[in-house]
Amino acid sequence: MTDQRPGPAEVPASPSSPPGGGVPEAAGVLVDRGTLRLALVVGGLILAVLLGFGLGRLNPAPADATGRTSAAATDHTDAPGTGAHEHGTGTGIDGTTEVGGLAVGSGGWTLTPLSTGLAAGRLGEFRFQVRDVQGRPATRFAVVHDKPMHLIVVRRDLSGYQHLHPTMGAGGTWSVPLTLPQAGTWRAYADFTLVTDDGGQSARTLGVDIAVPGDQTPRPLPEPTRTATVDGFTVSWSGEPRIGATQPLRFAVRAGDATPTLERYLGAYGHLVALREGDLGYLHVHPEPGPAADGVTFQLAVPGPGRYRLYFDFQVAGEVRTAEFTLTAP
Ligand SMILES: [Cu+2]
Repeated sequence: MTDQRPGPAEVPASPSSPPGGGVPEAAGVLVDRGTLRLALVVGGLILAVLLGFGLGRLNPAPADATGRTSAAATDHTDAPGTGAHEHGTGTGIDGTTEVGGLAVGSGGWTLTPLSTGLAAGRLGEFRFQVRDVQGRPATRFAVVHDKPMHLIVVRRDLSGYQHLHPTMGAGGTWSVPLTLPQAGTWRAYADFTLVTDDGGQSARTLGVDIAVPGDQTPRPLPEPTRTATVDGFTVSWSGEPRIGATQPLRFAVRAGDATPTLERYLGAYGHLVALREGDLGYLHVHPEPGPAADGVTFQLAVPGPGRYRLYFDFQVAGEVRTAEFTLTAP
């Protein structure tokens, strides 16, 4: 889900995709988009240089190796709610290491919860809309990773992770049954891609807090590990995460001495969510198509020093489980 630019196979609206051959129609779109993006990058750099001179101070280089300065100059140059976004496409200068989910609103769109009064340990319902600046709920969502809406819920101490798929009713109201087992403040992330009026797509991850009354004891973040067990499955990950650079992380699942068959889940052979301790920033993660004999691979860019919680969803025999890991960087 955090791969926020859907591939052609994930967008059912695409009328044709020639198998194995050329890409006559799509090629035009891709070239246009690439050209536009290049223009935005160049324009942004020129603007940044001009501004630098205008202010009488030299600011020639990106602030760090992640290219954040350049990304800031090119990000969100499109008007609210229009055009395709390039968040997290994994190519360096485009905001790969920016986190999402820190705001209830972005680019003119606001995550608006409608249900209140969730009680600890009781089944309730979480309902929400994604509203435009006029307060009108969005109703056109692209299917990304098999679903038009991904909802991640976690308590602010990074415990209690849930990955849910709400359904949309008439008028753009999303709803999903939800039980929050403990009191405390929970964070809900809506991860979605809007289909805009001009036919473009706009990927967003918006976040909002949910208060559950009652006493709570925050859980300390578990120590960093590379192996976790869940329901008799042993999951381990390998790879060398780096700050400001995209690196592969490979997850392998074992059941005793056997290697269970991973089933497709959300268009891939596993799903990974990564959250940052401290602000619960939501990292961009890109699955690789797989499957591979030695596990499921994701591309992850760690935005900075700190601790992160990784949630790896995998499906075996029709059941989805989540293995959790703490990652410390560097
Ligand atoms: Cu999902």
